[in-house]
Amino acid sequence: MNTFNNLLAQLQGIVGAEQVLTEGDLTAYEQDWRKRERGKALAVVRPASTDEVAQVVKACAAAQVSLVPQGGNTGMVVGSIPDTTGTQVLLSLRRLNRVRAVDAANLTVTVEAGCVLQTLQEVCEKEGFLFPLSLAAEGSCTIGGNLATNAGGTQVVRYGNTRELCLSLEVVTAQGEVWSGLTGLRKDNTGYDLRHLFIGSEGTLGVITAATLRMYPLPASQLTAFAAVPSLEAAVQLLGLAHKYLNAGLTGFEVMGDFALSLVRKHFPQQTVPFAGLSPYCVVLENSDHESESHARAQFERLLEAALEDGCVLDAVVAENLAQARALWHIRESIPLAQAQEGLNIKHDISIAVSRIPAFVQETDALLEQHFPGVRLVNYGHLGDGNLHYNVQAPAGTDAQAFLRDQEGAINALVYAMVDRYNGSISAEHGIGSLKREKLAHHKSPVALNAMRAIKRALDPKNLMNPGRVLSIE
Ligand code: FAD
Ligand code: 2HG
Ligand code: ZN
Repeated sequence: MNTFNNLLAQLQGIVGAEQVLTEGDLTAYEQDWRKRERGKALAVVRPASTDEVAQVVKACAAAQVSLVPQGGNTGMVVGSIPDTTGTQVLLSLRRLNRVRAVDAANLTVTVEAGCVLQTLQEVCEKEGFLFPLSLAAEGSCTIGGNLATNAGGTQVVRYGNTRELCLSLEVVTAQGEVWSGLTGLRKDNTGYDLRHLFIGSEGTLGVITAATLRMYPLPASQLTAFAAVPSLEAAVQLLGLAHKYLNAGLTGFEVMGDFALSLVRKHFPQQTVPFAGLSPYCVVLENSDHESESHARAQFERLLEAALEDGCVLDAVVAENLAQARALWHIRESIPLAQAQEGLNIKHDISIAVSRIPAFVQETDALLEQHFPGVRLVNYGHLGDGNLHYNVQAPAGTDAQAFLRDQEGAINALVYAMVDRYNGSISAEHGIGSLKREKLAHHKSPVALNAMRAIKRALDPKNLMNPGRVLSIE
């Protein structure tokens, strides 16, 4: 008790008493976005500078108290909340949120970890640039969280994951030292690239405090189309045509199963979803053009004509203006929220070679329907990247909580066995957290797991950085 009281006093000295929260409603920090778990923090600590982060980490290390870094707390795999012991410090990075510099000639922006993604997009746009990371949680997720999970989103087909957007990092190590690696260099072969260790490490190796990220010239036009396709095979065929006709202009390619869209229609009836019930799948695709809107439209028309002729599109609409484009994207982005409103659900964020996705879905759908009669399959995601959100909702009218308690293990086992058979990944973009930790141990090679454990032990020998997430090292 004394150790904890001493530590709390030290933390108050570092960040100010009002930034060490121990009382009141801490739900926003202690409960995960999906409302699957709730933890209890010793304290929520809110530093405002890298130096304060370093001092907090040092004080916690000296007291042998573990830390859970948190940004926007929108993670999907229970990685950003404390455990239930009441002995962990929840390190909220949200006050560390400045955009430090925009370097137009270098096409980079240097930003602190707690900056909200949408704020960064807006700052870059004001300067005439595009920061292309885009996902439905962008109004609340932070750059630090995006980096720590190597987030994907809806523009990966053209710009890559967060990892590809990051040139350099500033990190507070588990010992409380500051590694200032913010060079902004595109070429730097001076030994191991530490940046890549911290990206995707989910707070288990150190605290990301700032990053230098790539920006791109703003396209002259971004056009969005929404197409009904007769099958998943047809969606893959359309993707091939989109690559051919749009080339680097293809900046988004998302698929949505009709049941996923029906949840949007049900829970957000104010949205107009085109082609309701017309086809088993719809696709939303985006063409970014650096010439002009008319050029983009002509390209899109050629693509859609070819696709209609080939029979891989049944019908399509192309947004006439920005408002229509936003409305079409909004349908896609509303699916996770519609699913949450429908009730607790099982998520499978999987990736499989694009060419094999139709066969995977056909086989796995059939097995799930056979073994779990009445399950509702909510299938959608980033088809352009081979990444599906192959989610499962309890049968209609049943108690979702009881269904998850009784069937989640068996459903996961079935789906992940199929993912293995198809040589896929059990986490394409959301990470491992604590939700998938045991599964990782079964689906990753022992050689890779041992190497990961060795890295964890080397960088965080006291196991104080987000322990129990990603890996168990005992
Ligand atoms: P948190 O949830 O706060 O943290 C996530 C992990 O990162 C935790 O392990 C935490 O400890 C660690 N962490 C956070 N900040 C730091 C830091 N500064 N240093 C070290 N570790 C840190 N993900 C995708 O990839 N693609 C999507 O399309 C997508 N869409 C989403 C849509 C919705 C509606 C929601 C709710 C989530 C979505 N996500 C998506 C999941 C989520 O990973 C992203 O929202 C985001 O990357 C998490 O950022 P955050 O700031 O909320 O991180
Ligand atoms: C998305 O692409 C997110 O919308 C969330 O990654 C996926 O809720 C999900 O399963
Ligand atoms: Zn996603």
